[in-house]
Amino acid sequence: MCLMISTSVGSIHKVGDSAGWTTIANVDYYHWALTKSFQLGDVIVFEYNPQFHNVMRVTHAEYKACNASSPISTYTTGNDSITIDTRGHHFFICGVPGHCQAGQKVDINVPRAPSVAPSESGSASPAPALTTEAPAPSNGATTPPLNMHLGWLLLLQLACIVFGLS
Ligand SMILES: [Cu+2]
Repeated sequence: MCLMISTSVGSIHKVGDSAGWTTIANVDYYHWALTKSFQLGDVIVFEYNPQFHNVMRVTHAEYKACNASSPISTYTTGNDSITIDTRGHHFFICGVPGHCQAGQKVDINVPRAPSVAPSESGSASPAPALTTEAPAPSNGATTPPLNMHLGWLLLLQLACIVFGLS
């Protein structure tokens, strides 16, 4: 649920902007990434000709070494949208021999601590909202009414939205 909400809130970044994901435009993807500020829930779009390129998510070591032998995941549609739902670095390379070495590699970094939070930074984590649902007063009494559940749901959604925006 959180994912759905934050996806609708997050922004979309097309890798390489108008050039897309390629080797011929000499895009400096490292600097491209530096000009962006990635947030949780953002969508990274790789647009390329699937006959010539692909996208592989790899580890930092593989990214540095341009090692495409054991990617975490591989994308081959030519128009791949990847939602960034964890903080930290996300490394992507093109798995076609020579392309990563030619610079077709990008590091999407979502800062661990939100540097510019527009809202109050009381952002522990969205998880506690879930746990509050567990200790429902169940001392043999009746189950809480439906609209109470809805209230929690609304609160959780709100938390998600606030978190997604920060
Ligand atoms: Cu390529």
